[in-house]
Amino acid sequence: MSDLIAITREVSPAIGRCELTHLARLPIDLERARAQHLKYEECLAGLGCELIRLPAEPRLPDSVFIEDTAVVLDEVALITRPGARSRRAETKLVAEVLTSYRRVFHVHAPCTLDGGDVLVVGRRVFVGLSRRTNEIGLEEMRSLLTPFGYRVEGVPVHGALHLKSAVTQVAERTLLINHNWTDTSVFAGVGDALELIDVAPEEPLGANALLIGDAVVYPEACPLTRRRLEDRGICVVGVDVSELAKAEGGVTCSSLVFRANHSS
Ligand code: CIR
Repeated sequence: MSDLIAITREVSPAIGRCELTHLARLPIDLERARAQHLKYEECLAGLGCELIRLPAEPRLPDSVFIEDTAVVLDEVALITRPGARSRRAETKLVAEVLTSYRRVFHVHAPCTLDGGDVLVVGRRVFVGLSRRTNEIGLEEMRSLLTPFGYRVEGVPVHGALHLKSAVTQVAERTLLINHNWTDTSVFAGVGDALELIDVAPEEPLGANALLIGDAVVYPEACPLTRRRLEDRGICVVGVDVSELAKAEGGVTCSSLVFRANHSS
């Protein structure tokens, strides 16, 4: 039996007032967004995750994007300080829930850090330096995680909201990447190189994939990149996340997935 937990949060009725950085505001159909989110949750459950579903928060438009509130590793959970001021109050409930599973640490002002900027691959932790995550956030991650044996590396992000808009893990040693939005050399450490798959040029938003076990949860909007993954033997499970994509959400951002049984 799987010991994976996925924490999700219902779509806020205020989602129409979400933060936007790269997209023009379009109307978001709340019922459609909720129906898609439910299917996404069913997909995670189908891949063996036990779901913890947090209630909608009418005062926090972006709270469905729970990934940005925390980074959960086997040994520890780190509560972030989101770069967008409107999102800072999202962390409170998530921190409360995580105390049942992990020792919880908080980062502090003037640090800013979004979970969407943190990509963990084995013992390597890549932290995107973006409009949401600053150098102090990187340094706080480094000082908290180095004692647990993680190597924390900063990665410049340009043109994308978060590091994980530009690169995500799709297999044990393989990343899916949009090389226009980040620096590929960072991922090729000596003796520690990771294999890179490029998104299809027609699908710049296609680098955001959610690896659960051996399967990759992936947006139906990117069929050309999906074929690239499948050609490498990667098992892909498609989901329609088109409504939340209008709020600049991808497939990683609507859940926090971690192992229930940890080793600390
Ligand atoms: C924001 O701008 O903060 C939200 N509208 C979208 C956040 C998406 N988060 C993520 O990809 N990790």
